[in-house]
Amino acid sequence: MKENLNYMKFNTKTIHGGQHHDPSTGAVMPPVYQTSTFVQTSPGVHSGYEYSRAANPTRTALENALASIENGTRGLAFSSGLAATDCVLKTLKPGDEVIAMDDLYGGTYRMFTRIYQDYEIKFHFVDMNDLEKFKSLFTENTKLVWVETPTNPLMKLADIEAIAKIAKEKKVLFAVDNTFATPYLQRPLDMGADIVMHSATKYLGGHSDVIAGALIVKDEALGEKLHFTQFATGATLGPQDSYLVLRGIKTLHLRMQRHCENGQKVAEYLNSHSLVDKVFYPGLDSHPFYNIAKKQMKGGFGGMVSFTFKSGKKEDAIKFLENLKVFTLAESLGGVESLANHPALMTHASIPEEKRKEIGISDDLVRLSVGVEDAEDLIADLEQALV
Ligand code: P1T
Repeated sequence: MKENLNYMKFNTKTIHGGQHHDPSTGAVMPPVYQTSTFVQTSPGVHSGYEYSRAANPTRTALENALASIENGTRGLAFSSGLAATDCVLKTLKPGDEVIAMDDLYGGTYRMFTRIYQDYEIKFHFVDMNDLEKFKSLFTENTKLVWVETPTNPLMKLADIEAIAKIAKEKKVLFAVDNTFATPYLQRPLDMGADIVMHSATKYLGGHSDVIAGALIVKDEALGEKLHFTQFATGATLGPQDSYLVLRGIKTLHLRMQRHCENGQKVAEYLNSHSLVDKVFYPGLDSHPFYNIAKKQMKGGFGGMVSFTFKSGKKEDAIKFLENLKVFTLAESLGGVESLANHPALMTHASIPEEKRKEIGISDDLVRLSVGVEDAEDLIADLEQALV
């Protein structure tokens, strides 16, 4: 059995964190325990595993890896990113209030406003960079602060430490969707957040072949409460998918390094293009949140780049997306291959048009998930598509 290597540095943890060789066979990689149930030698007497909704050894291996790379004590793996978010929301009661970032993945916004609002949970959406406005929204019913940073798709940033301090003073749980940054770039639990959430479909899985979600916490009692909610409501990740995400995590640091290099190059290229208006990328010194990015993102700024056209025309965005050859026009992000997306028509179509306009998701906005191909090929593809 391997000793616990959680004291090691990040790159080592992506490979070894929370892992041990399979105790029954010595298999170096955790077997895919494709079983729903486990033998009991007498009623209630078992190996620690009884039914795979409660726990499955392949999922446990992934959950231990998740806890390790985010510096938490407990990881939970879900059947999707939204299932992970849903688990947090299910801990609330009617009358509770949530303060959330005003730019969020469309599906998160849809869940908040079209599912949980009907359960009488009240949501306040605010630009978290206006800390005074943020503070003014707290009431005695506020139970949760929810932030994405960088946000999807406008790449806004929120100062995790500053928000954590306020949330702590107010004794309110603070959750960070860390999907875009990943723990390679930023570890919110170390900055005072209570919960980290991931769409593990994205960079953690890394190969666009699985839908998965994750929650990671430091506080053990909170971990137990979330595990109970997950167990009691059922949105767990299956063993095969757990294996795929675990396999992805082992190369997270290598992939992120290249995503960051390519993201920076693509952002700089677009920034100097005559047809391009605004480029949204935290690694450009013209980005309004560059200083926060430098403070809380370590080792680069990620692979997500959004931009608009000087013409402001939706048709130009569509023509560009149709022209692409190396970038694939598809929803999702964070895989090794480069993807392109039109938020208003695709990933954020569930946000009402008026609200989209208000927060800046215009019809000429394009979002790129810059992959790990050769940057020269990616830039040549953008060049031939931007006509
Ligand atoms: O798709 P799912 O695994 O359920 O994760 C939802 C989710 C949560 N948070 C963020 C920041 C996300 O980007 C997503 C999913 N996003 C896309 C599918 C997309 O193309 O933006």
